[in-house]
Order: sequence, then C-alpha cells, then structure tokens
Amino acid sequence: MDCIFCKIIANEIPSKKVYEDDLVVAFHDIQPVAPVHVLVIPKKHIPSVLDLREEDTPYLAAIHSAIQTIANQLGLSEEGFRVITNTGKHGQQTVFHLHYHVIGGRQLNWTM
Ligand code: IU
Repeated sequence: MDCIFCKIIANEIPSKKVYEDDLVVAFHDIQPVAPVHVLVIPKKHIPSVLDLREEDTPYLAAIHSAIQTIANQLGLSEEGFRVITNTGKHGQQTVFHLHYHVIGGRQLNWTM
C-alpha cells in the first residue's frame, strides 16, 4: 500500500520515533508548528476518523495511553498541550492514515 505512514511504521522510511508499542507509533512531525509536535498513529491503516469501526477500539485506547506517556516524557503535562485530528478536505487532512497531532511546548491560541 502506498501510504507514507505505513512506511514509517515498517521502518521503510526514517522518522524520529518517540514511542512505540504493539498498536501505535509516535514520531516527531517533519514540519513542527510548535516546540513539541508529535504524530501518534495506529499501526493499522485506518484512513481517517470516519473509517473507525467498533473493532478498532483497542487502537483508540492505545493512542490515548501513548499520548499520556508522550506528554509526560516530553514535559507537556504540567502546562498542557493540544491533540488534533484533521479529517477530510475542510479539516485539511493531507495524509490519509489516521493520526493525532500532539502539539505543545508554548502557549497556543485557537489558530495556533
Ligand atoms: P494532516 O493532519 O494530514 O494535515 O497532517 C499531516 C502531517 O504529517 C503534517 O503535519 C506533516 O508535516 C506530517 N508529515 C510528517 O511528519 N512526515 C511525512 O513524511 C509527511 C507528513 I508526507
């Protein structure tokens, strides 16, 4: 499958990974919008939030658990951070493998 994030999961293209377990991978975004900008993705190819199914629940639990771990690991827990999932055209989704942006390390406003 021609999916850049599936290739990152398979280590076919390099990334700066910050976390990995059986269900998820997290790595630094190549175009960070804040001092910390990490993407958390399921190891299963799910194009977007719209494609999530009941059986994908373990991935959602693992993603949220990973977000907690990463927030602690990268020093975001005390001051807070933002989690974003862009979906489709109006959401400006550009990579169609479900991903959660974890953004922090500075004061954010609503437009970032
Ligand atoms: P979006 O929510 O689909 O717009 O976000 C995709 C993100 O993936 C975006 O922030 C890119 O900088 C990021 N990214 C990446 O980290 N590594 C890549 O090889 C590619 C995109 I392509």
